[in-house]
Amino acid sequence: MSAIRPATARTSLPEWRAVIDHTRTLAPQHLRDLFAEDPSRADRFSFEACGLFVDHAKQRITAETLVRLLALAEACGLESRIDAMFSGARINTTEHRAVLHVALRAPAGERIMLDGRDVVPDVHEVLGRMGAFAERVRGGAWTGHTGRRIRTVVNIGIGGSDLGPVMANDALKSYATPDLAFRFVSNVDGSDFVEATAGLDPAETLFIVASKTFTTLETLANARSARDWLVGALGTEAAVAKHFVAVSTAAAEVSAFGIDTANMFGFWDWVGGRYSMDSAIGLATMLAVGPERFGELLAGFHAMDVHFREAPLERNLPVLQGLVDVWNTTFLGSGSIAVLPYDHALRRFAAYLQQLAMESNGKRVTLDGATIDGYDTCPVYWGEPGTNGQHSFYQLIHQGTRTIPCEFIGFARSRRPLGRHHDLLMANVFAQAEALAFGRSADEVRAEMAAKGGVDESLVPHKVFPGNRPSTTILAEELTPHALGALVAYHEHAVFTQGVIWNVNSFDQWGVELGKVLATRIVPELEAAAEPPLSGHDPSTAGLIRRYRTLRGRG
Ligand code: G6Q
Repeated sequence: MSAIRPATARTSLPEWRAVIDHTRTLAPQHLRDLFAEDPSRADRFSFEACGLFVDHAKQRITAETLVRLLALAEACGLESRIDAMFSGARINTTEHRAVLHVALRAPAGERIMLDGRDVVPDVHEVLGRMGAFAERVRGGAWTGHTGRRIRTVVNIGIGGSDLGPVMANDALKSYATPDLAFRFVSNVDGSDFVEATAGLDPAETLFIVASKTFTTLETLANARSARDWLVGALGTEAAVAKHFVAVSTAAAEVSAFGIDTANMFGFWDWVGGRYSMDSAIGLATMLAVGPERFGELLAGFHAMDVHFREAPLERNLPVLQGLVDVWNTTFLGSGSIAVLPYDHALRRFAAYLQQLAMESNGKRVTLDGATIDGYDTCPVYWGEPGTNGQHSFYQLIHQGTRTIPCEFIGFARSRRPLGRHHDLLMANVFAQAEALAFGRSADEVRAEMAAKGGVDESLVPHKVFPGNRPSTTILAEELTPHALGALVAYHEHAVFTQGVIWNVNSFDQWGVELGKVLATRIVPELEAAAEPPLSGHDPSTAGLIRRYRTLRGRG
């Protein structure tokens, strides 16, 4: 049987057709009309749970939109899919794995069974070891090979073994111990390692090698360079034991690399890389904020897990976010989502969410392998923190030809209060979302010009803002560890919801695997002393390899 079959399952659902029909009735309505028609709109489309207040009122939706999207979610079996995930079913079908990141934040005593075994005690055993280790490093009891205490922690990892800790360590910097500095090395480009280790004293440096598989080219290359850097400076291989720890699921590979598995913190194949920042992969975060604050982070995740599992779909925050995303992408045709946190500590949040969403749902076949034809799946996620983005790409969001749904994130209180700065920051969030929704009409532009002394008709079209540009605003009290956990779990489950509607496997990443294999094949061709046969490549790639070799004097 051919592997390529058209996917009709979703598009032939009556509930799918009902959403499409609904887009036609809604299309002519501007957000201005929707607000004018329904004075209770702000309340109707605002939802709250786990410390997050989510306002979808500026989305191009009506009560009927949600009714139809929720009916679609039911028709797609969302509730049973949620149950399947929480109960340890192997929903990552292409890798035959359960998807149990929710177990990483389950409180001790809760039971989550996988193949007849409760995994929660295993999670807490690792958390306990991480906590004891973190306390020793933070308190100075764990010393380097020469007896000096650790001053800098360098996390070596990439993708899911980097983006989460990078984002979380920035987000929670105001909670971090001043006794430790943190650096992150991910890129195989040597500049990353050289710059991250510049000025560091090897005798006071601890490396965390974070890799689920412990086979990733970039991470192993950086880990080897780190070992050479350390051993070169301290003069003995014996130093590795006090300056390297590993976070991995692969004990044999860790051991083969030369790290004692007593200094390894494990996790499990049921944790996907991009869902792992709250596993041992979060060791750098725990070292920064301490085990107690890390526990608060986990509690925030867990609170959102409970909400996602138990709240009815129509009041379920991640479900509604996922459905709004699907509505904008699949039914209204938006190709991207701008992620706009108005908190400098969340400066890497867009990069984090980019991987979470795009690696999970950037798929073009359904769960049963049929080719998706007739609807779009994951949009492009991108963004920068506000207000900086306002002085760069917001022009396109306000006045460009495309509609780009925005996700604004803000907090009532700053972790770094400074004069009026926070009010100025937050005034911008509210103003931007308002301007995007309501715009500025030609008449308003003329009135404004007249008030300033004269109307220049040639400028009017340039100054008009069409409005009707959708956004969601997420507001929380303060960026605490708990709030961060809730915010991340919110997005994990929103991405899950999207994946269920799009009928894709949100938990594999064959596109990433391909990259891992392809480069490995070319490395020897670049390094060979004699001209290698390049017949296995297309002429363009072979030409580039040849030119590279010539430029490097290997021609
Ligand atoms: C995440 C992906 C990918 C992965 C990296 C690093 O979901 O699978 O980003 O995290 O490729 O993999 P290792 O942790 O195995 O080094």
